[in-house]
Amino acid sequence: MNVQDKKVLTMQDISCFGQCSLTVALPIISCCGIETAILPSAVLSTHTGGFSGWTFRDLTDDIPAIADHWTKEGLAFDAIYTGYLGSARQIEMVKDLFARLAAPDCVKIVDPAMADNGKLYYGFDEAYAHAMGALCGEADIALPNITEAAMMTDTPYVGTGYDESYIRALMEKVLALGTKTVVLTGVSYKAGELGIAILSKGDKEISYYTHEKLDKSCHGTGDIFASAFTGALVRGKTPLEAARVAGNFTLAAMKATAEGHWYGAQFEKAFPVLLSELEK
Ligand code: PXL
Repeated sequence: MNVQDKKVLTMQDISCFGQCSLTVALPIISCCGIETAILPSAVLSTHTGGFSGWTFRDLTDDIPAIADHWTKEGLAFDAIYTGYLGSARQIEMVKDLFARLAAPDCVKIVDPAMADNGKLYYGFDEAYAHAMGALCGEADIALPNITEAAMMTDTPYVGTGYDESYIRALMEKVLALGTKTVVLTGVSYKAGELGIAILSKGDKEISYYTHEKLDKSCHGTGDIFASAFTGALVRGKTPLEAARVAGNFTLAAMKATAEGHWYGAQFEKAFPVLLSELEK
């Protein structure tokens, strides 16, 4: 099939303001030249990282009817990519979506999108983390950061105090959940360097894509990375190439983000970098 004719479904929330989840995934995957359908898991006035008093409309009850309609229409997707989900019940629903809406050779990508820096996001608990681990087990590719991988596998989170044997053991545990490939973000063994570690079932060695580490962090960069990774993968890149495309794009987005722009990364300014990375 021609790349231009491929279709991605992404399911995550709409944070109406704040540059994350669907307001990031839709433009980025579209910029990769891929048709993108969306399934909103919830609608929030803003994301939950740094704002207060946000509204939250859980769309769990709408999902089965949407899936039924799509099944009647005979829709099927070449990739299904999930991010932040609105409730534990939705995790079960995603398993059903995988079964009903996957085209032959569909790639299922799960970004657990529930925690960072050793902490769960607001509203999530240990049971949710374990349910998310089970969902990663159904994915072809799981895309956790180190905190998420640790929480899904009951591994102690050690901050920056890890070495390659900790990362290797963590990735083996994520593979043991059932996913075929784990793409672990935020791995750094050296000051000034940050990387993405990739391990598939049966691999002897971890593959890495490493780039410079900036002194700042921006909210929503996990979503930017996962969206560009998905777009690049559907464009035919290998997981390691997709990690390079997504890593360099995310870095460029962070560099382009104005001082004081605290709630997200200005990824829109970095689209030329995404396009040139896709051409390499
Ligand atoms: O970027 C992940 C994300 C997505 N959606 C919502 C969030 C967050 C992280 O805080 O709050 C609603």
